[in-house]
Amino acid sequence: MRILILGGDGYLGWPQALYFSNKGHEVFVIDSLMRRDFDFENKFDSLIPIESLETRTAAWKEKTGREIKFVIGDTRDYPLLAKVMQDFKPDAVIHFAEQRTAPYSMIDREHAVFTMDNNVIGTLNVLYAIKDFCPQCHLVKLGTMGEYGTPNIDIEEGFIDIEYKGRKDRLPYPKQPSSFYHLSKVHDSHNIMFACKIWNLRATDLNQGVVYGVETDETRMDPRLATRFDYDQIYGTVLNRFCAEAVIGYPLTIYGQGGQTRGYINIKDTVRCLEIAVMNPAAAGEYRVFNQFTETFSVNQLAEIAQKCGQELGIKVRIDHLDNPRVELEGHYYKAANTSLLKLGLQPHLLEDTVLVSIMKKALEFAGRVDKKLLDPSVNWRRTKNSLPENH
Ligand code: NAD
Ligand code: USQ
Repeated sequence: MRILILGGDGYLGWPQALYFSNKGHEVFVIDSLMRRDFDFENKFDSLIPIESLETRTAAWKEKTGREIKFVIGDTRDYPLLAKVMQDFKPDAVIHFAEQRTAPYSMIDREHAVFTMDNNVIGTLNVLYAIKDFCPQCHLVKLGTMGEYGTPNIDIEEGFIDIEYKGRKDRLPYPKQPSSFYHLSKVHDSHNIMFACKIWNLRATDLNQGVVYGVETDETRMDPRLATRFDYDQIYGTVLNRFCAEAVIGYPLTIYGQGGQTRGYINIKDTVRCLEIAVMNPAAAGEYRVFNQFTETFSVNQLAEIAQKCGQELGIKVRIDHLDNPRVELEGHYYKAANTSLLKLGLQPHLLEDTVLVSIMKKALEFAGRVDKKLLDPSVNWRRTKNSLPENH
C-alpha cells in the first residue's frame, strides 16, 4: 500500500514509518519539525540521542535497502499537502502531525492558540486534501482517550446508546477533556465525523491512551534508527518520566494524590494497532472510533511498579506527591471499552515488570543526559501565564 505518514519524524510517527516500510509498503513522510524546533528553542532534548530525518532515512536504506521518502512541511500549508496527495496518491493517510501535549497547550494564550491552529486547521486541511485529491483513501487519525475525560459511567468506543424520554439513539460519547490540547482532539473528531457524512470519506479515529516504551523491532536494528525518549515536564509521558527519574535517584513526581487512572499502551502495540486499522479500512462514508489502549493503571500503581523494577536493578526509588499542577480528578471511576482492536487481532504486550525493567535499563544507559531542571512541572492549569525553565 501507499501510506502517507503525517508527523512521521515524531516519537510514534518514526517507528510507524519504519514498521510499514519493513512490511514492504511504500511510505512517504511529511513533518514540519515543530517538535525538534521546540527542543532547540528551549534547550530540551530526547534522553536517547536521535538523528535528523535525513540521517535516519539514509540509515534505514543502508540497513534494509528500503526507501522512506519525506518532505519537511506543515499540514497548514495547503498547496504542499495538495501536491503530495496528487503526486503520491496514498491508499491511507496516518495523521500523527499535531502539537501533542496538555502542558504545552496550557502554558499561556499563545501556546493554546498555536495548539488549536496547528491541530484543528491542520486536520481540516487534511480532510479537504483527501476530498479534493484522494477521496477513496482511508484517514487514520490519532485521537486520545483524554477526549472522554473521567466520567462516572463506563466509557464506550466513540458512541453511546441513549434512551431519553422514550426515544433511543446512538450518539457520540460525551466529551469532557482536561486541557486545550485534549480539546483540540475533540474538535478534530467532530470535523472528521462531519466530513465523512457530507463527502463520503472513510476515517478511523484512534482514541489512544498514554504510550510508554521507546523501542520497536525496527528501531532496535541500529542506534541511528532510535526514536525519541521524552522525560521532561512538557513532552514526557508519565511512565517514561518515572523511568528517567528513577535512574537518577530523583523522587517520582506523582501529581496530587495519584489516583488518576488512564489507559496505557506499549509503543510496540501502537505500531501494530495502526497496521490493523489500515488493513481493515473503514467503509466509504464511515467514521469509526477505536479505543487504543491495553491496560489501565493509576499513577500510584505505576509508581509502585517502578519501585519494584528499581529494586531489581539495585536502585532505591523514592516517591514524592507534588501539588497537582493540573485540574483533574485525583480519585475516580474509570472503566473504558477497548474491544475493537482486540477483535481485529491485536495481541497486547502488557506492562509486566520485565518490560518496565528494560525501559529503565535504557534510561540508565543515558542517565547522564537527564537534565534535572526539566523534571519538575512549571506549567500550572490555574495560571493563565506560565513560564518554562530559563534557557540554560
Ligand atoms: P510527537 O510530538 O513526538 O510527534 C508529532 C510529530 O508531528 C512531530 O514530529 C512534529 O514535528 C509533527 N507535527 C506537529 N504539527 C505538525 C504540522 N502541523 N504539520 C506537520 N508536522 C507536524 O508526538 P507523538 O507522541 O509521536 O504523538 C503522535 C500523535 O499521537 C499525536 O497526534 C498525539 O496526539 C497522539 N497520541 C500520542 C500519545 C503519546 O502518549 N505519545 C498518546 C495518545 C495519542
Ligand atoms: N502525571 C503525574 N506525574 C507526572 C506526569 C504525569 O502524576 O510526572 C499524571 C498526570 O497528572 C495525568 C497522568 O499522569 O493524570 C497522565 O499524564 P501524561 O502526561 O502521561 O499524559 P497526558 O497529559 O494525558 O498526555 C499523554 C500524551 C498525549 C495523549 C494522552 C493520552 O502526551 O499526546 O493524548 O497521553 S490520554 O491520557 O489517554 O489522554
